Amino acid sequence: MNLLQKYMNRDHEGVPAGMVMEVSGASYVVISENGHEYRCRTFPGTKTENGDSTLVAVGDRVELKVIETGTALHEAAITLVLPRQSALTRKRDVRRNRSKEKVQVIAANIDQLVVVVSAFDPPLSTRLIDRYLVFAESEEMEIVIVVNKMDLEDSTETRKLMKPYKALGYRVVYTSAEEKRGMGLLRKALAGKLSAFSGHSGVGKSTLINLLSGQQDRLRTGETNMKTGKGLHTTTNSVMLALPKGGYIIDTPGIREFNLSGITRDNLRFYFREFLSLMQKCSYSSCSHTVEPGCGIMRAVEDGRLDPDRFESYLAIYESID
Ligand SMILES: Nc1nc2c(ncn2[C@@H]2O[C@H](COP(=O)(O)OP(=O)(O)OP(=O)(O)O)[C@@H](O)[C@H]2O)c(=O)[nH]1
Ligand SMILES: [Mg+2]
Ligand SMILES: [Zn+2]
Repeated sequence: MNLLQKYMNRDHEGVPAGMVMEVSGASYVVISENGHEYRCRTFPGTKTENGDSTLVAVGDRVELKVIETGTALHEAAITLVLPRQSALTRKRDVRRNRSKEKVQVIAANIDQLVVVVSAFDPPLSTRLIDRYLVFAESEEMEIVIVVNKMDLEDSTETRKLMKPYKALGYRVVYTSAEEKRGMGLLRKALAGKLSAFSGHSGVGKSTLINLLSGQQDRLRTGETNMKTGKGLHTTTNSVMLALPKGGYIIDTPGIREFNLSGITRDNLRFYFREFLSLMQKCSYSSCSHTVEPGCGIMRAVEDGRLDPDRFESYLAIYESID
């Protein structure tokens, strides 16, 4: 339980406290500092130190009031949710948003974000990678890019697509869960940290985590059929698992889109690393790099110093923000 204690950071003065390992509907699994597992609920008196964002997310540290310890399953009420050090969040889709909550917390108190894409089926999406990178840069969060299903696509082609990311200093790990390749490097990137896996549905997040946890059938994995959409969204709630050699991983449900929260048309440009030096050459200090004459960014795209695909992502995200 050493790592668990590392992630608990307050003296609770005898009040039982723990970390949320699983969220399913209104029910939560919390592991206490002394290793007991509690089935928990919140109640109208549950307090939070995180304002009006998601009340409880996987990774949250909470204080408990124990209700039942007689049976094998311990029950408790969550009395207090402690402040989050970090969080993977996204803006809710307003068209399908029935709750009042504008920003959804997917995972809390994570040390690093692991964005998982697949080389093929579903096709590799650099647009999605760029969105996650913007998020990580804006939150100053560590990020690892995992390209899974390397058995399904020409390796040289895939590596070529990923080259700009390596050039920018981002960590890229190639895996095949099917052929158990790249797992050593992935384990190394995760060791001793609390990481959240996120990405499109069907890329193999749960399959990878099963392999990493050493429990083959711990998480349900799904067949994907991109044409019919059947079998999509196999994982429906976030779960945290311990790694055999230390560290934790949070598996999260696949997402359709990653709607950025906290990003504006004004601050977006600062979260594309390679823009920072190039935009010093823009004629206007407030250049948005979309239409202005004398734009250093557009000039760099034209003469091949800036990857056109990254610039396309910038424009796409810029357009999607109002
Ligand atoms: N060929 C191949 N198939 C893989 C690989 N990894 C996972 N799969 C398959 O891809 C499908 C989807 O895997 P999941 O692990 O359920 O994907 P997921 O990302 O957890 O999906 P959601 O839970 O819906 O977000 C399953 O049929 C897996 O067997 C891989 O490296 N190569
Ligand atoms: Mg899954
Ligand atoms: Zn410009």
